[in-house]
Amino acid sequence: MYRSHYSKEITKTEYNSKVIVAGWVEDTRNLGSIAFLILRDKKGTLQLTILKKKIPELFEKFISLPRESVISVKGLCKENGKVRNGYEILPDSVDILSISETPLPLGVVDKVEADFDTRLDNRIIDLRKPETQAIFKIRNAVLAVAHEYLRSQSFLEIHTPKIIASSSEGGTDVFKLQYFEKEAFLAQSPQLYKQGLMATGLDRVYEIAWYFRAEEHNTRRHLNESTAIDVEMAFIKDEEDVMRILENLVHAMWKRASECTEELDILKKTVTIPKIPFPRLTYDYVVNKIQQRQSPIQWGMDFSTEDERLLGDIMKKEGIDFYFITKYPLESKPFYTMPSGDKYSRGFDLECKGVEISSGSQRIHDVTLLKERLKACNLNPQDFYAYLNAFRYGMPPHGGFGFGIERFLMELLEISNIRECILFPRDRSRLTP
Ligand code: AMO
Repeated sequence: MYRSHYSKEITKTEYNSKVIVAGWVEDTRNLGSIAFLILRDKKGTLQLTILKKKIPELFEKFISLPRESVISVKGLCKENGKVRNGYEILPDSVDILSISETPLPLGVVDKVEADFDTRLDNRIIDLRKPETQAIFKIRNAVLAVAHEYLRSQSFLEIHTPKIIASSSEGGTDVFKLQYFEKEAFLAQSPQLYKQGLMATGLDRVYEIAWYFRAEEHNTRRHLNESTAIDVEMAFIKDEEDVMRILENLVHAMWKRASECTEELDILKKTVTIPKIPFPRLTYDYVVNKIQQRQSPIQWGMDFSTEDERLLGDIMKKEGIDFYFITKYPLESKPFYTMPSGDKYSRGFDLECKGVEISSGSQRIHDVTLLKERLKACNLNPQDFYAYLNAFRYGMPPHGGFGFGIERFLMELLEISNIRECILFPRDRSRLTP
């Protein structure tokens, strides 16, 4: 528990001295002549012990406080071995900062779990739960190490436009919006801009990016607004250079997560650090392997969720959680993906336990080939003229990846619904809160 006014935890040195603490009233228990109040902040809880005979008016104030009200209390911090955190506060005064309405739409510490929609409808209260907060504290920790790792490899953090003139991925799943007299789109990813930057000499960039995708499906692993770590790097030999950065990044993030012991304990999870390098399985190998297990997949088709799960099971039996799928058919990858011969591409996915958490590729850097591929994908090069311009005046070979942060957290913490991994999820039916 914080000594909130100073944002500092109470330590033994403060026993027998006056402290000020502030937070939310989690619970009160009135035993007639003595009352206990559990006060909560982001670090945990502490107990206030209030004796009626000491200051009767103060006692009345405390016992009439509705749960989740916000108070600041001044009192004596006293060692007490019977209290869970080893001390209690004997209050001298209280400032009532905000009275909570009753009844609460959602209990913070109720034993019975509210249904998921009620939790999301009341996300501000749901986010008071230690187990919900733990997810976002781990998210914070793994992103901190992502910044550290990428910067240590000379990547520069960038921020690219989210209101754009053409679809980033070439697909139709775009949110349209009115941009004064013109039609515009919300960016599906930073793809076109991070590639453009490869022509500037800023040869290694990354962005903690927003993806806006008007995908109709409402699944447990899709969001209409999600976040990703987007990376782009120039002067690569091939996609293998990109995959090495990605596996090192994942390894560093997974390792940092394993060090978040307090949060993992709250979530009752353990995290085992994976070994790198991750195996590289070619698309052809995977198709063959899952066909043997009765998958109806034919060469050239995308893997279905069921196919991915099947492969996840096969790999799990070999003790492998992470693996790349490489050398995808050209037709199954976006227009900017570098071909490898006529049929194959230099695109890859990174899978974790049967779920795609990242995809990337070496890109086409030759403008003529890029225009050809746009046309082959039924896209009009005219719509991409600003993107294509970046390739006309000297563009080095390059590649990169997009790595979904919520997907990563889902797999890391074995959370079955992706909506748990973002503060305020946006899906087919949810636009608020
Ligand atoms: P892709 O479309 O495969 O590639 O996305 C990259 C990663 O982002 C995550 N992701 C999503 N997470 C939740 N909900 C969604 N609707 C969603 N869509 C994608 C996944 C996925 O692996 N521009 C390329 C990347 C690149 O080549 O650099 C791209 O966006 O984890």
